Amino acid sequence: MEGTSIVTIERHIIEAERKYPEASGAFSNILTDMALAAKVISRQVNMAGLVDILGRVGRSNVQGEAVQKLDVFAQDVIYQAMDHTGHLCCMVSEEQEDLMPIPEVFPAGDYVLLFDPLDGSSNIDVNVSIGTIFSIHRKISGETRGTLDDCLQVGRKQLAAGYVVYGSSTMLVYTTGQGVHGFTLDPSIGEFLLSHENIQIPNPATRYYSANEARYPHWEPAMQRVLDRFRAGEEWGGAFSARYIGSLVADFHRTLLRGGIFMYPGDRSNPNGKLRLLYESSPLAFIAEQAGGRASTGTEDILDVVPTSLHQRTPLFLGSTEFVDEAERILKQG
Ligand code: AHM
Ligand code: MG
Repeated sequence: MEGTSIVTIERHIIEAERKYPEASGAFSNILTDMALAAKVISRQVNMAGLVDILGRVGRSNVQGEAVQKLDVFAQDVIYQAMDHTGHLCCMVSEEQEDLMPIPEVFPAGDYVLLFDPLDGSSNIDVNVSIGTIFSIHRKISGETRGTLDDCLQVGRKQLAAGYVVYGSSTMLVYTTGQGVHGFTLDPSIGEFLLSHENIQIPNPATRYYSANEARYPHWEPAMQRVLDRFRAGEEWGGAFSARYIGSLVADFHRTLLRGGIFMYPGDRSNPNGKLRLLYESSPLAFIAEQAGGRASTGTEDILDVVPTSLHQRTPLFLGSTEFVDEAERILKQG
């Protein structure tokens, strides 16, 4: 393809892997399979207004939230794209309480996949951007089919992380620790094409904050001061603007490309906030760091948090380094 500017995601992944002659190809295959699953989910998301798929399935997920049909569909698509390839030892999904084993009829591999199949599900019915988030770790236990220990690894040990945003176009953004790269789905040929190479969060940072401000009265005073500080924005040359979609992937995608800070803090009744460490906060933290930003719980780096359970929640401050640092400074003062 020399002489053309078209780089498919498959080509990008293969060329990146070529730098590591010892690589088995397994890792590339997982990313390529994830891209395939994303295309299938994207097609279904785009059909959501046309087919009778909206509405609730009638059961709750492990967080006690109503599960919608597209969540289940997305989870099944990802699981079935990955269960038979021999590359994974197990998977973890937001929609499943326990880890998802690889069926005995298929071989198991050396990697763990953790994912949120369809984040922002409350936005499905209203045609607002939603997304998929994923994270890949290497198996550390000696067990063929993977154990809880394989899933509960610190974020710093991630080998790859990414997300797909189903928005005005569908984009897949990923990192393997060599920068952050974004691909836009061309639906006419069914391929993700490189559209955003080596993404860097804008520096100096743009004055945007993204938070559910309706929670302000429930926040601790220190958190209220964080928001007040950004509202005033004195140190940065003027007041910030607010942008909040209520879909983490979409809010993060904007923060990555435009700059600013996304915040989902704890409050008095939910000290750890709402977002899940393993398949929401951690993968986006890895991407943010690779793009020159960072992520914090408010007191420590997200990538240093040692998980203790699959669905554990964590406060999240994510985006431009100087804003995350400032939020952390105020929160640490208490
Ligand atoms: P979900 O997993 O049920 O979709 O919830 C996660 C979503 C995130 O996408 C978003 O950042 C957050 O919930 C919004 O929460 P709130 O409605 O409290 O602002
Ligand atoms: Mg979610």
